[in-house]
Amino acid sequence: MNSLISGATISIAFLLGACGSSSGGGDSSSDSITGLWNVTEVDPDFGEDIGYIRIFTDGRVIYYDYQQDEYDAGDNCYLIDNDQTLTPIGGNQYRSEIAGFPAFTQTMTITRSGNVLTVSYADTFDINDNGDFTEILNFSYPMLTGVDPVFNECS
Ligand SMILES: [Ca+2]
Ligand SMILES: [Ca+2]
Repeated sequence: MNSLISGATISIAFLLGACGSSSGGGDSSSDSITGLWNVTEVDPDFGEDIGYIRIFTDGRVIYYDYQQDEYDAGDNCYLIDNDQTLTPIGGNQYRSEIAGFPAFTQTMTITRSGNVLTVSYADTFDINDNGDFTEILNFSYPMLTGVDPVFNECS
């Protein structure tokens, strides 16, 4: 497998996940979006895909994709991917870039409300495959608290 492509796919899977959920506007605080977030989701065809992201103050995003779940059906370890960066461009807007894949650069609205991170963006690539390239997708990710996870990287 081409690891670069694989890594990009992982990144895209994170912020371009297919399992959107509608969420209301709600209150957005000015809290930082940095932290460790649980991005586990359930794919309707392939089952639960356990994963976490850590967002750093400098905009780096590290994605930890657990492999021994229904979706990945792999070993008891994590694929660790750091190709994505988020650059603030004003307000709650961020430019998402994936190293080596400029075509996937896009603007995302990311807000934190308490211990929930909400990510929304236009479905420019129709990742949910419903033929609508202009709809806005919304995702909510809970903060991972109370644990100090050790992400053992797959060798
Ligand atoms: Ca996974
Ligand atoms: Ca769509």
